[in-house]
Amino acid sequence: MYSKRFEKEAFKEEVKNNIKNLYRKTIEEATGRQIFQAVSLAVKETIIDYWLATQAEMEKEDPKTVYYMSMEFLMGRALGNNLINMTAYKEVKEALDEMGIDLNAVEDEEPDPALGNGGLGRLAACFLDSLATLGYPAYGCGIRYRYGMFKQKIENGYQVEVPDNWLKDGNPFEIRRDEYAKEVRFGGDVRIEYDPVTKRNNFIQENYSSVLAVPYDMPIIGYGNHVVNTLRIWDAEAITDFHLDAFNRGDYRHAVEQENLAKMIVDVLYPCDDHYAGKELRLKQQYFFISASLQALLVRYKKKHDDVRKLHEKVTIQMNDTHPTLAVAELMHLLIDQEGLEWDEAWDVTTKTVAYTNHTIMAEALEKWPVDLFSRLLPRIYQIIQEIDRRFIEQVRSRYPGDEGRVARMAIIRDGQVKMAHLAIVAGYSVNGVARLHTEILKHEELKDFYDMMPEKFNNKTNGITQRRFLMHGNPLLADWVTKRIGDGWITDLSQMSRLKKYVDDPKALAEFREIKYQNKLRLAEYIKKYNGIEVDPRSIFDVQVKRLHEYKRQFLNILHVMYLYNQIKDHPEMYFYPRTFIFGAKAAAGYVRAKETIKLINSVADVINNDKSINGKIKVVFIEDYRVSNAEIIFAAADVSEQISTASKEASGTGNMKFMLNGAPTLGTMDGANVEIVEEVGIENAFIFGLSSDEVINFENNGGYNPADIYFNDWDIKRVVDQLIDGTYSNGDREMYRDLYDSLVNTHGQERADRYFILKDFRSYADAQKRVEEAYKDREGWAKKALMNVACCGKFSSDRTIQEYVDDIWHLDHIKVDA
Ligand code: 73E
Repeated sequence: MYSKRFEKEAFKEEVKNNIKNLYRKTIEEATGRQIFQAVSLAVKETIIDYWLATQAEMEKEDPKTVYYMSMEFLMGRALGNNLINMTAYKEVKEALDEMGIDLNAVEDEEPDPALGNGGLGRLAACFLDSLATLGYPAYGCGIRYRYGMFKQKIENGYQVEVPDNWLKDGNPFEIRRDEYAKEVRFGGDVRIEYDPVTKRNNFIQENYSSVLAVPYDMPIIGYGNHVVNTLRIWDAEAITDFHLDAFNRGDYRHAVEQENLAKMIVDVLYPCDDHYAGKELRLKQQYFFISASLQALLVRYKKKHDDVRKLHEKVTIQMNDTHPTLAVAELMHLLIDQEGLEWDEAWDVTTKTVAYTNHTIMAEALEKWPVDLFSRLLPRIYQIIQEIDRRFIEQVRSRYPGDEGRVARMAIIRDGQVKMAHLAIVAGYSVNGVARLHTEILKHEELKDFYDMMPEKFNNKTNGITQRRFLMHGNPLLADWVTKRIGDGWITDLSQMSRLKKYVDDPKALAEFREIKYQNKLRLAEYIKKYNGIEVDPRSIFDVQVKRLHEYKRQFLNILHVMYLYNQIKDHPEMYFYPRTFIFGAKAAAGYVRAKETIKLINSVADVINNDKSINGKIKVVFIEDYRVSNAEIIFAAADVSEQISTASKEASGTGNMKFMLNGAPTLGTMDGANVEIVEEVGIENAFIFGLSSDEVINFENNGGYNPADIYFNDWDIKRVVDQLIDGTYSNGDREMYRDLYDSLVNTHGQERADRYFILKDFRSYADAQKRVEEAYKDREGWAKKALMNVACCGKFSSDRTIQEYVDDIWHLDHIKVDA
């Protein structure tokens, strides 16, 4: 593979041999899963050679390396993506065809590794792809959860969560690295001991529990450049007798406790997106992978360097949100307690090494750990944070004398809580938001005090996505068409897509482009038929909203609008209406009641409308079960309209919006997150924008909200739709089923503000925008132009661009080159 000529016969032989040796079977007898394993292992052979070559290069050149610390890596399936990046997809497909094996079916046998919730975890995965493709040395560091994101089943319209045992049959691409295992300690006490020789206090942790962190490495393959980086995810095991110190040996109760701790720690991914759960186990997970990763990183650094005071010259650590912020204190701990640095020296290194990315301004997502829990679980780490806080507050006081209000707002430890974002900002040498608007809101609202004091740290890095997975793999028809028209440079330089602009006035090109979308819609229609049992018309408008379910993302607004359209069609059967298929896909956090009610509502509305023969199929509503990376690829490719309708100011960036754009679906959205930049690139005439601006939303919020009753009592269409939540229309006469959703719009129960997310406020403007979509779609060629313009203008949204900006402005990494 790669530039070595692909040896088709040898590859086929290898697959046969693998099946024979692993399963004592012939190809004909093997199950789909077994064939997947056999093919993957054959592919892995080649990967390993390049992995070794990359390693050797790193050994030789000693380049500066980024360690991307993240609680989540939403990788999706590896086989197809690896083949794409090895530039071997088509050859392998052909080889397997000759053996009577369908590569697509083999790919479908792979469990979808879902070690992430949504955008944040998928961003980490896209970043790893781009880092390897651009030839930058990088490690992803995370947790090897036994159970990833739950599988979603819909039963009677309700979400049911099913455990995702993704490792059941083993993961063919990973390699266990026992030799790099590290001990991680929790709890106990810290004894301070004066050392008369060094004249320093030593801090000794005692009576702790510990677990053994064992790394598993997964290859991250660059596109066509032979670079193979590493995603290192940590498993936890009980410390065996061998590792215990004499003091603890023979302590049975302690041994059992440690065994349980190890089992628990990596058991499951917390399924909360944009939400802080505040669970002790989550803090343990965070410390577990941070401590193991930093210990390993220091060992690796010290193999070549004897002065840890220069760590930042070879190492940079990016913290993906605040979840890995313990890295600040753990690095201080290792540098002081293990490497013998003085506080000031350790602080100097740490603050030149760690950087922080903020992904949300949602108050409920901010991590604040109770001091008692924190200090009990991580006594030495807590001491260090206290000292960081003490010194920082001194600085604030000297900079702003007498301004105790500011001190209170900025402190790291305050009101019995440890504020992780404050720690990350104080220690980080860079603080970035993930879209221009988001960064501006951070600077001027949420993090204003910090921006005032240290403006030089703040910068923006607008998110991006990898075109290798989301076009080349997910939409091969369009990918081939683009290549036919402009060559294949776009695969590693998405800005070249702008060359497609010359085809917007070429009727033949537009016709081909439209036909591809139609074929992709057929593929999705088949998927929907197979998994939902619903027939949808591929000629209808595919209007899609797929993302995590959250109130601020406003799936509720979307479905209320569907209810409104349905009323209109029922009232005016003669009215012209372009057939529309509303497609939803979304997982709700298991404990997020209102999000789950919204899923039930969508399914109830689907039931009523899809079964109403009188509307002649003008509207169909589909809720796609278990939205995940693998079916996302099929969905993006088939979309006509991309719904990005969050309340302005709430969605930090969004990345689904970019995947739709790449696949030629215009945005129907608010001026929020990266939508702003999408509109800037594509032109407002090629998008459908509506709703309050972020300034307007923030203004309302600062003045106690707005009064939804003014709308509810004055707009009869809206009142009718809202009342249908509690009149039994969508609940077989049950008036209570959607009472909470109704109340959330119009009733102020207790402290909650009615319509916190401005759904009624934006409703008319949304309905108007939807009307404009319909009008525009009727002009088939005009629509195709808009869609093609979206593809042609998506260049900015490649994660290759994002990563290059991180490298230029923050990380300053060295390039690596691996010869074939
Ligand atoms: O706007 C998205 C953004 O595109 C944002 O909501 C998401 O991150 C994406 C990538 O930058 C995000 N996820 C979380 N916070 N922001 C989060 C918070 C806690 C747990 C899990 C995820």
